[in-house]
Amino acid sequence: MWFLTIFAFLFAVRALAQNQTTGKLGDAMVVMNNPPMASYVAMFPRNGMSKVKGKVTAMSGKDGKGVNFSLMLQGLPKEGGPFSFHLHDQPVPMDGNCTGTKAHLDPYQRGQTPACDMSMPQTCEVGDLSGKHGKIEGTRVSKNFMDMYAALVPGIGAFFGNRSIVIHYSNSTRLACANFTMDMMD
Ligand SMILES: *[C@@H]1O[C@H](CO)[C@@H](O)[C@H](O)[C@H]1NC(C)=O
Ligand SMILES: *[C@@H]1O[C@H](CO)[C@@H](O)[C@H](O)[C@H]1NC(C)=O
Ligand SMILES: *[C@@H]1O[C@H](CO)[C@@H](O)[C@H](O)[C@H]1NC(C)=O
Ligand SMILES: *[C@@H]1O[C@H](CO)[C@@H](O)[C@H](O)[C@H]1NC(C)=O
Ligand SMILES: *[C@@H]1O[C@H](CO)[C@@H](O)[C@H](O)[C@H]1NC(C)=O
Ligand SMILES: *[C@@H]1O[C@H](CO)[C@@H](O)[C@H](O)[C@H]1NC(C)=O
Ligand SMILES: [Cu+2]
Repeated sequence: MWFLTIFAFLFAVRALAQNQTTGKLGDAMVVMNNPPMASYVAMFPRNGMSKVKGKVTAMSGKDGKGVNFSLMLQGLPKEGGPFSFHLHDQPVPMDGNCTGTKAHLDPYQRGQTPACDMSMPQTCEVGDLSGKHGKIEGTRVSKNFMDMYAALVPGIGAFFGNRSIVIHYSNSTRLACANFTMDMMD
């Protein structure tokens, strides 16, 4: 009997290992050198293309370790959630069409499948914020988390200060998007 248990256990470990999806370029690296006090903001103005209003701020963590994200959003639709959200590779085109933001920020070339395993965030796409930190639900959202793999230090692939954030319906249709820009407020 005991060997069956061990067999099942080894099988499970193997299945887990097979699903551990590291990028072609390896696991994402923890970013330790974000510029102290660096702060970026993505503003969602309510407009013709989207009713979502609010902002996402991204600040260097303590001693430059990781990035502190803060989502403060309202006007999310009553239907079609929970909503996923990602850092996307390209900025939002001038016309506001979220399709133009292209794919997720994925500097380690992992791809989207299988889905991100929250317990191994280093194996997820850097841009897959909701995969690593949970989707958002409800029409008003206030959410705060640290991400250790996204970067506010320019010059590396994980830098997102010149890119965008996109919010999706649960069916993955793009619901709203906004450019990050340097936050000059403080
Ligand atoms: C691994 O992925 C397969 C499908 O590709 C899925 O059926 C299985 O549940 C996954 N295993 C784990 C441990 O996530
Ligand atoms: C992140 O920033 C918020 C303020 O926007 C603060 O309340 C929170 O404590 C910070 N989190 C960490 C882990 O530093
Ligand atoms: C996705 O869901 C939203 C909200 O329910 C809906 O408006 C949209 O048409 C759906 N898109 C697709 C491709 O089904
Ligand atoms: C987003 O930023 C890019 C690059 O700076 C700019 O060309 C574009 O017009 C901006 N998009 C919006 C909607 O402001
Ligand atoms: C957004 O851009 C995509 C691809 O360029 C295009 O197919 C789509 O029609 C555009 N949507 C709007 C509302 O202009
Ligand atoms: C954003 O900055 C990174 C690193 O500095 C660079 O590699 C990337 O090409 C830039 N992306 C855009 C859309 O400008
Ligand atoms: Cu996305």
